Amino acid sequence: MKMLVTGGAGFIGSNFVHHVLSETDHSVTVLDKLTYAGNLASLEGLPKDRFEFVQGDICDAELVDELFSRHDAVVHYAAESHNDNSLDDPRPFLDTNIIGTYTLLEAARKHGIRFHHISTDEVYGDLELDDPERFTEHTPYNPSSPYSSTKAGSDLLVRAWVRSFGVKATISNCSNNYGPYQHVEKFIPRQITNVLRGERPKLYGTGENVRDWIHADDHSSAVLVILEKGEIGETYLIGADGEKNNKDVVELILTQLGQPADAYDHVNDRPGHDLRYAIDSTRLRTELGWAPRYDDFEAGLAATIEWYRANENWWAPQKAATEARYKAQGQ
Ligand code: NAD
Ligand code: TDX
Repeated sequence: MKMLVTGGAGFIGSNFVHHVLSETDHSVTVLDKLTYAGNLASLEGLPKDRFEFVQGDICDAELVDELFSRHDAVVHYAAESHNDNSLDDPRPFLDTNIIGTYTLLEAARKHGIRFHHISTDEVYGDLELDDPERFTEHTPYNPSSPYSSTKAGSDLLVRAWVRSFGVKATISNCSNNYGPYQHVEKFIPRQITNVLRGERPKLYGTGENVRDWIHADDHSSAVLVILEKGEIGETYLIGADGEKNNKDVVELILTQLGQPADAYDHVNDRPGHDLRYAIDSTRLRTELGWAPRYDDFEAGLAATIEWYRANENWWAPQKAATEARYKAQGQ
């Protein structure tokens, strides 16, 4: 299969490209604009005969048309992905997440190409800490931030293009990913690299907020299964039963790096901060037979810490500018 991967120079997209090229015979073309979040260094060492990189914008209809004419399937990761940035300046989120997805869908419609849309559990809003229910494919949409509302909008566009125009699309909504190649603006890499630099981790608000962590490699294996066996027009939730509150995660990072567990700072909370996400991935597991490989968060976190320790050259160029932005926001 000739696969086009949008956003393949970002965190989850690059993990997916490595996964596909090592686990299958497919060839991969990455289409990526290389925004501040894209990094070509995340795509080093891939087999040259099965991998191509194209720098470009998913809103560029002419480029997208040409690429769709010579691929069998598209996996759409490209997005503006960071909630804090969406609170500061929502516009790029509308351009890429809404108009970009629309541009890809129009090309998928014209070329009849298989389309998989990558989305997030944040489209469902948040849960109370003691709510026994978790998100399922039937939970109503209720996004909180400019980021999650544009992702919700993009999901609805995909559904409309399936129903109105017969586009052969599937959607997956995944929980919070961790692993190598994640930008230092995000929670886990920010705290790891702070400690590695001799700075203190920064916890928003009380730190009671819960995220449902999954290793990026498990996200990749789930997407491959959906591409191979998923039913057109359907949505699958991806999660690995990894609920943890932020305070516990910060304490684990500090402990694993040999620091006192309380050596962190509380900083300004995120406006509109979602309290808890939790995914019920029964459908994916029972209908498509998927299971995560990383079932031990502490071991996965330790491996991720080792990756950041060994790859300072990868993250150091972004660290100072990222922290300067946070400092200006009191975070
Ligand atoms: P990221 O910010 O690390 O990477 C996004 C990539 O998209 C970057 O390489 C960037 O250069 C590229 N890009 C941005 N705008 C573009 C445009 N207009 N044209 C072409 N390329 C463009 O994001 P991520 O964390 O890897 O997330 C990838 C996808 O997975 C997103 O759709 C996100 O909503 C979804 N998702 C993320 C998580 C998570 O925990 N990070 C969880 C569930 C779903
Ligand atoms: O310094 C920090 N301190 C802190 O306490 C940062 C950066 C974050 N946080 C908190 C906010 C969240 O409760 O940690 C949690 C995780 O924050 P992020 O890494 O910004 O992720 P989140 O907002 O949960 O969204 C992520 O998961 C869903 C991705 O960025 C999204 O792209 C994805 O859709």
